[in-house]
Amino acid sequence: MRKVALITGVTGQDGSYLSEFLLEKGYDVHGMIRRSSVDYRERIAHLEGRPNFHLHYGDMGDSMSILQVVSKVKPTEIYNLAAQSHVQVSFDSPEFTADVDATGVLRVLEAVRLCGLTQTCRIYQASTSELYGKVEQVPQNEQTPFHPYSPYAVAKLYGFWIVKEYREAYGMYCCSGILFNHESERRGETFVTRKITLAAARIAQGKQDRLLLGNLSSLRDWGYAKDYVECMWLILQQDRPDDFVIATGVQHSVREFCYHAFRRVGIELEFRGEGLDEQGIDKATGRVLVEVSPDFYRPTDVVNLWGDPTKAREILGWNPSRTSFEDLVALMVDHDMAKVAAEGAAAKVRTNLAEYLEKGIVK
Ligand code: NAP
Ligand code: F7E
Repeated sequence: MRKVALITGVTGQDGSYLSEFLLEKGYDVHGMIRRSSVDYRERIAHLEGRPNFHLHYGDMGDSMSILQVVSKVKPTEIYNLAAQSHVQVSFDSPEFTADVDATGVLRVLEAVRLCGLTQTCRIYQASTSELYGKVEQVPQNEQTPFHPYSPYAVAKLYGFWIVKEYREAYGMYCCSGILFNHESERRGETFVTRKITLAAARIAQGKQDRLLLGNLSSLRDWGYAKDYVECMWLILQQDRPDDFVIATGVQHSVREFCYHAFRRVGIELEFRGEGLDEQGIDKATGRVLVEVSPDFYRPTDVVNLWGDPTKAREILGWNPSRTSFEDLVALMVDHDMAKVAAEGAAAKVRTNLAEYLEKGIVK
């Protein structure tokens, strides 16, 4: 049987791991990319040139380009990962976020219908734990009511429901994975985990003075992205389409993530103070290394995400405990220690980015 996957968002963290996973399984993998004035294909550079890996230009805001790609590729599986995925940025660009993250999903579904592929193409939609938002139940499972709490989450809620609607209205095999936060050494540098691991590495190597963060008490269920892409595939291999929560079932705060990341580079942090006055202090030297800035607070913040992966474990046979929280922090920090050490001449440029991050210019 032909195994042809189309991945939107192929240049992203998940798109790159999923490409590797599907190539390994013998798929022809097609990725949709958009034009950029700078090279942003770092995460998939090692895959380019492989005979079964193909790239096509397209944009989630442009139905015609999506239609063209779908009609050319005739995929048997579509993984719709493309999104404006940064929650804080969604407050600055709410309309763009809605267009890409909500209407974009509709464009993909309609492209499949217009190409006459409803019976042959399965669709995975990248839904999110942000749908639970201002949580109404802890931990969250497939029955927990949604209460989106950002423009990003509201857009993703549309994506979730339109996928469900097309499943019921047209009998399409389309599903949502409700994925909780998943991180990796390929995570974007302005998500909190990667911002922390890079800062810990730079501070340890004398290339950054301090780290500015927002809400340290926010709680997340953090898993490893490489483990999570397997679920995306498993969800599309079931006899009937369904939606699944994917999470580790373990919860930690941003403060704890910070503590473990700095400990990995040999710095024992002690947190003192509260709210905006809280500081992370190097116990050995008394230096203030972590401070809180209102720049990184959100107009509405989701503060208590904790997933219940029982259904995924029982039906998909997926192991949510493959990578522990401590292992995740360690692998990200070790990667960033090596990256920062190798930066050499480029270090100053990278430090400038860190400074921008610190000043809240890039969130
Ligand atoms: P990511 O690293 O931010 O990647 C997003 C991808 O979407 C990139 O390839 C990006 O392309 C692409 N994209 C953005 N706007 C586009 C547009 N207008 N047209 C075409 N492509 C566009 O995100 P990720 O962490 O891999 O997440 C993958 C998906 O899962 C996203 O839908 C995200 O919302 C969702 N999700 C993520 C998590 C998580 O914790 N990582 C959890 C739940 C759900 P460029 O490289 O050109 O920017
Ligand atoms: O924030 C707090 C922040 O930006 C996590 C996306 O992949 O996962 C991701 O969304 C928490 C929030 O991820 C900073 O307020 C504190 O409470 O790393 P984040 P996110 O918002 O959870 C979900 C599941 C997705 O679907 C999204 O696509 O950390 N926080 N200080 C901070 N966050 C950031 N970014 N920067 C800080 O300085």
